[in-house]
Amino acid sequence: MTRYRAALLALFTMVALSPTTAATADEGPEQIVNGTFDAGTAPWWGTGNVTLAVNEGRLCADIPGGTVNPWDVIIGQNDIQLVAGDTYAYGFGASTTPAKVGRALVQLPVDPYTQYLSAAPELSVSGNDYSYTFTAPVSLPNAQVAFQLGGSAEPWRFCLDDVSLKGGAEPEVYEPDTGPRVRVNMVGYLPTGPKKATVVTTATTALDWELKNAGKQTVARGKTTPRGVDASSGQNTHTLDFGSYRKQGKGYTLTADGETSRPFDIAADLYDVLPIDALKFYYTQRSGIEILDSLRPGYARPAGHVGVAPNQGDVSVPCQPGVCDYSLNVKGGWYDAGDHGKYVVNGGISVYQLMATYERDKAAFKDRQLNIPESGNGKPDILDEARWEQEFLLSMQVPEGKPFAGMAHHKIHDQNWTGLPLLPHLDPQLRELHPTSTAATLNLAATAAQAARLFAPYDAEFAARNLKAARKAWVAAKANPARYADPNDGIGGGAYNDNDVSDEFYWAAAELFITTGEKEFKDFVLASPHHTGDIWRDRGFDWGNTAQLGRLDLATVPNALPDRARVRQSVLEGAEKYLAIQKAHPYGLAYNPPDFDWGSNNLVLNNLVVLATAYDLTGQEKYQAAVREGMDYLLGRNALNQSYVTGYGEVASKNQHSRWYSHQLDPALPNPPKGSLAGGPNSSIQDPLAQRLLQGCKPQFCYIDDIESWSTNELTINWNSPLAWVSAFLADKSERSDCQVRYSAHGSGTFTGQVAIENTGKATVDGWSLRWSFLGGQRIRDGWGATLSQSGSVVTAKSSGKIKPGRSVTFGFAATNTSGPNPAPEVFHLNGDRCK
Ligand code: 9MR
Repeated sequence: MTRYRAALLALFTMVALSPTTAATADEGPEQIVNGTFDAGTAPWWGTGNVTLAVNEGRLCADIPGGTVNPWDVIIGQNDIQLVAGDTYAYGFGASTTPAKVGRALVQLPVDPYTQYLSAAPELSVSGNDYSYTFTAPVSLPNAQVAFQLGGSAEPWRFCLDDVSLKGGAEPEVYEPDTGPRVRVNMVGYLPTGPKKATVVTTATTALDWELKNAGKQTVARGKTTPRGVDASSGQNTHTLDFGSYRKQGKGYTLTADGETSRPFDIAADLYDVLPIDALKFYYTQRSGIEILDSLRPGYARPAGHVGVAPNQGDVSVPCQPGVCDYSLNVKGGWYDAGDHGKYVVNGGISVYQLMATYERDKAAFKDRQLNIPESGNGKPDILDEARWEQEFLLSMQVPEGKPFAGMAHHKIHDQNWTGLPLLPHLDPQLRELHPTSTAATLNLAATAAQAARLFAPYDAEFAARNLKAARKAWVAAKANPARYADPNDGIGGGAYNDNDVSDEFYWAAAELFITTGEKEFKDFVLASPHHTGDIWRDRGFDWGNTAQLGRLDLATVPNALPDRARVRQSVLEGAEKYLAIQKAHPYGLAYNPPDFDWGSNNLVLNNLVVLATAYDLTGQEKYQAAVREGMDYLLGRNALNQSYVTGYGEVASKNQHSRWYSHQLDPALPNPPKGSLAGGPNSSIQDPLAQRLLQGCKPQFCYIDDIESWSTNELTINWNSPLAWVSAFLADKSERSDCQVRYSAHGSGTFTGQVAIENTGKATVDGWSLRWSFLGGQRIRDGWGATLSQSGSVVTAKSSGKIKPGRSVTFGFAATNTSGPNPAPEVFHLNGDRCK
C-alpha cells in the first residue's frame, strides 16, 4: 500500500456528487475486496488488452493506445453489494504517465450499465487521492466498480491504490450450505462393494451409527472410527463402514452424532446409466452441427461455426497475423469447455479416453446407445462420437507443401474472450489458427494411431487415413521437437502451454507401436525415460502429463513389447501409491496434494483409472474396491456434501460455466445435461467470483456452483472423458459373469492355439459362444472342439455343448500370423458377458 500524501489537500477539493457528508458514509463497512493490492491483483479484473500487476504495492497496468471508446480498456471489481438509500464514500489514489482524464464508475454490470457514480478524475503524473459520495438508488448484490481507461491514441501507464467503498450493509460472508454432517455417496453403493461414510464432528471418541431403510427401520449399527483433522477440509472427521450390509433397496439413510445423511440406494445396477450420460455429454458439445431436439430434448440449437453470420468460422479459418498464409476448414469437433475454443492437446486426451473406454471393453459399446445422429449406422455410437473429434484433429494438420507440413496447429479460437451467455452460432468473433506445436502434433499422432486400429473393422479408409496422418505427424514432431505453445497466448482462448513434451513423444510412440508393431516405435518406447520412470504422480495425469496414457495402453492392449510384464507390474506400483493415499484419507480420496489443482475432479478420476487398470490386470479385489470407494467422493462424500455430476444425487452441480448451458443467467437456456462433471475444488481460485467468496479456502472448500466461477466450476471434454471411463468400469457386468478362460498358442507363422473355458458359476451353461479379438492380424484357418469363425479381428467359437458348474471345456485351432507380433488375446466374452 502506498499513499499519495503529496496531494492530500486535493481530497477536500473533490466534487461531492451528493450533498450527504462523506463522514456519515465513511463509518460504513468496506465493500471493496483487496483495495490496497496487498493480496495481489485478485479479485480485480481487466479487459483482455491489459495485464494487471502489483508494482511497489500498487496495481499498475500499461494501457494500450489506439482504442476509441473509454470502455475499450477497463479495470474493475464485480459483485459489490449496494443497499438502496444508503450513502457511500468512494475513494482511490491514482497516478499516470502521462497525465490523463479517466472515468471512475460504480454501475450495473450488465446492459444498460446504469451508473450510480460517474466521475472524470484528472489523473496526474505526481498522483492524487480522489473521493466522492453517492446514494445508491437501488439495492444490488453485484454492482461493479470500473475504471474506464480506453480512448487514447497513445499508450500510457496507470497505477491505482487504496480503492475504498464504504457504507451500506456488512458485506455478505459466503457460507456454503453443507447440509447434514454425515456424508455419503448420495447416488448409492454397490451391494458387494465397500460402503463408507464420513462424519464431520467435534467428537474425538467413537460414535454410534445406525443404518435405516426407507421405512425408518434400523437395519445395521456400529461404531465410527475417529480420523482426526482432515487437511483437505480442515474438518475433524470420523469414518464409518457399513460394508457388511448388502441388501438392495432405495432410500437408506445413516444417522450418527444426531445427524441423518441424505438418502441413498444400494443397487447392483447403480452405475448402469452414468457411462451413457457421461458419453451423451459430447453430442451437445459438438461444433459444426445442429443439435436436434429429437435427440436431446431441451438442448436444440443451430449449428455453431459453420460460416453463417454472425459466425466468422470455422470453414475457412486464417492464421493469426504472420503465422501462416493459408486458411483451413476446421469445422466440427467438440467445443473444449464452456468457451467456443477447440484445442488439439485437450481434444487429444479426451478422444483418447473415449476410444480407450471402448478398447477396454468393446462388447459393452454398441450402436444406438447414445442417441446421436449416427445411431443406427451399425457402428458403436462411442466410436461415432470419437470420430466427430478425430476428424477435427486431422483437419488441424498442416497440409503438404506448407511450412511445418505434418505438424498440427495448437488451437483455433476467438480473437477475444466473449461474455456469457453466447450460443455458438451467435459468436461474432474472428476465429484464428494459432501456431503449430510439438505437443499438438504428438496428440494427433497418438490418437490417429489409436483410431487406426479401432476403426479398422468398421471403416478401412478412415483407419488408413488416420495411420497415414499419425506417421506424418510423428515425422514432423521428430523434425520439430521443441515448438512449444506460447504461455502468453491466452486471449480469447486457453493457452494450454506445456514445455515438456517428452511424455507426449512417449505416448505417441506407444500408440504407434501397439498399432503397427514396428521397430522404430518399439525402440523409441524402450529408450524413453517415461518407460521405466515413476510416472504415477500424486496429482494424477491430465492433458499436460500424458506418459501415463502410453504406459496404460502398453500394459492393457495386446502388443509384443519385450518387457511387457514389467510394464504391467509398474501399473500396480502406481495403483499401490493411490491405494495408500486413499486409505489415509477420511473422505476416501485417492488424490490429496496440499493444494487442489484446476479441474481436480478429473485428476481424482484419472487416479481411479490407474486403480481400475490394476484390477483389470490382476483381478485383485482391493483395486476394484478402491475405484468404487473413490467414486463416493464425487457423488457426495465430500466436505461440501454435494455431487459434482449434474443430475446425480440430491444436491449436485448444475451451474457449470458455459456459454450455452447458461440457465443461471438466462432462464430460457438449459442447465448442463445430466452426467456433466464440474471441474471441482481448485485451491488457486483464479476467477474473481471465487476470489471474492472463497479467499483462504481449504482445498475441498475452493469450489462454488456458480456459472461465473470458471476456475472451479467449468465443464470440459477432458473431464467428462475419465468420468465415462471410470463409470464404464463401475458399470462393468464382468463380475456378474462366471467364466475363466485360459489361452495358449504355439509356433509362429502358422501356429496352433488351445483355449479352455471354466464355468466358475453355479448354473450350467447350455450352449455357448466365446468371442475374442486377434489384434495382431492373425487369421483362423481351422478349428476342433468348437466351430470357429472370424470377422475382421473378431473370432467367435461356438458349441451346442454344456459346461457344468466347476467344469471346463477345451477347444483348439490352427491360425496364421503373417507379420509381426502374435499377441495373445486377453479379453473374452462368453455368451456376451466378459469372463474374468
Ligand atoms: O484445464 C486447464 C487447466 O489445467 C489449466 O490450468 C487452465 C489454465 O491454463 O486452463 C484449463 O483449461 C481451460 C482452457 O484454458 C480454456 N477452456 C476451458 C478450460 C477449462 O477451464
